[in-house]
Amino acid sequence: MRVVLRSLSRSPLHMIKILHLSDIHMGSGFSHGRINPATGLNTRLEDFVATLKRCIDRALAEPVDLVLFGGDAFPDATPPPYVQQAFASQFRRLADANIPTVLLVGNHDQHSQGEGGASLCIYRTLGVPGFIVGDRLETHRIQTPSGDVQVITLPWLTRSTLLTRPDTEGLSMGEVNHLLSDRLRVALEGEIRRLEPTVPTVLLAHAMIDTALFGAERFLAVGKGFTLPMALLARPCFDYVALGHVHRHQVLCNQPPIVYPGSIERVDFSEEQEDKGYVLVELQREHTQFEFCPLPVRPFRTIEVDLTEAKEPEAKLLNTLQPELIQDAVVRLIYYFRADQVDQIQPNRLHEALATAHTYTIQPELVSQTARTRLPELDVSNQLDPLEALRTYLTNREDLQDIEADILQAAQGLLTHETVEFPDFAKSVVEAEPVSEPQDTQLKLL
Ligand SMILES: [Mn+2]
Repeated sequence: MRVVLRSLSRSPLHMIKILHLSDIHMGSGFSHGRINPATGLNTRLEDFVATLKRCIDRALAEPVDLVLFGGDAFPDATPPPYVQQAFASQFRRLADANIPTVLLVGNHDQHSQGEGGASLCIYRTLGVPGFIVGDRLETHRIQTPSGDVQVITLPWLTRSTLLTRPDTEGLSMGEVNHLLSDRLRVALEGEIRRLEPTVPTVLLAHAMIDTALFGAERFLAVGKGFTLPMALLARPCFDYVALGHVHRHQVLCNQPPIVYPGSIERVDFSEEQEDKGYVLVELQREHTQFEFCPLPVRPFRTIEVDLTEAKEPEAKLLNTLQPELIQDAVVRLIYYFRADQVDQIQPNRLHEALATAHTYTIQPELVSQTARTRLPELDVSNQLDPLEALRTYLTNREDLQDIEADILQAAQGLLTHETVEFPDFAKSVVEAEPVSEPQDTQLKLL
């Protein structure tokens, strides 16, 4: 009976179990950790290692037939040896268990000089059994206990991968993208033609797909290097498209499944709201199933409080710092206060309230009161002609005194030449005061 089952599983409909993870970025985000006195290591490195260990534990416990890593192992191509070692000691467990593994090269793994992924190519150089480094567009036929599988590796593409300098001379970024897409389409077509049609196939790519979303449902792709058109991936010859690069888990397509597992740990505050995890795949010709498996990673919490209207600012602030929000989290406290409230907030009290956090930063933002005040003379109930409104506004802006006469003159010129909607314009000048907006720059981390 056992023999019969085994031969069935090797038929053209055989199922291959895969663990797909991506964007490990081991060694990044140290500013959100502290030194563990017991080990001398940054606690964020320890977090990343513990999380990677959970992924590998699962791969071994299943056990899966294949592990696919979607790229970006480290923050750059030359990680310090102790970080490389932490990464290697986890992946080594797969080699020991004879689980074939594909390590794809992401943009962070590429050395700025020369070809190939400097940080991952060592695995090929060492000839680690069952390990494949995907640093070029190539098809790998991999034997697993459940049958053969084809994996096309598509590492991060730069314009120098498929184009020469004369090819791109004088072209805009959009035109270069277009040319790169064309070249890639041809090269990929060549790989696809050589596929064995009955063997399940995965495309493993580190790329920005043009329909990928980020954070608050904004399109990510705009103006950030090469983006891969979705149409290139959504093809019946692929039974699963395993992606890396975007840190937010998302499923771009169900037939075939096109999936970003996202990063395994939060790299910074831009990932505060995102679930982290990996994907378990049951790969089968035209019938692939997959499941996102969340990882219990350290929470990041931004706590933002406006104290400018508070009668007891410190009490309000401390009240917001609930222990369950703080405990073991990476906390970023931002509070807005008025200059006259400075003495009412004791820093020691804040430090006490935040003591159970893993780490924390406090960002007090002084709200300038002149910036918030509306000029009573410019209230909507007062009918002023546009020039009068501008003059009133300018008399309240000491910083613009030097150019007051010029502004008025320019305004007068505009009024006599144009039918500008001047009252609106004047209002928007009044309202266009600087408002501080704390923000993380997000794209740099991909
Ligand atoms: Mn990347």
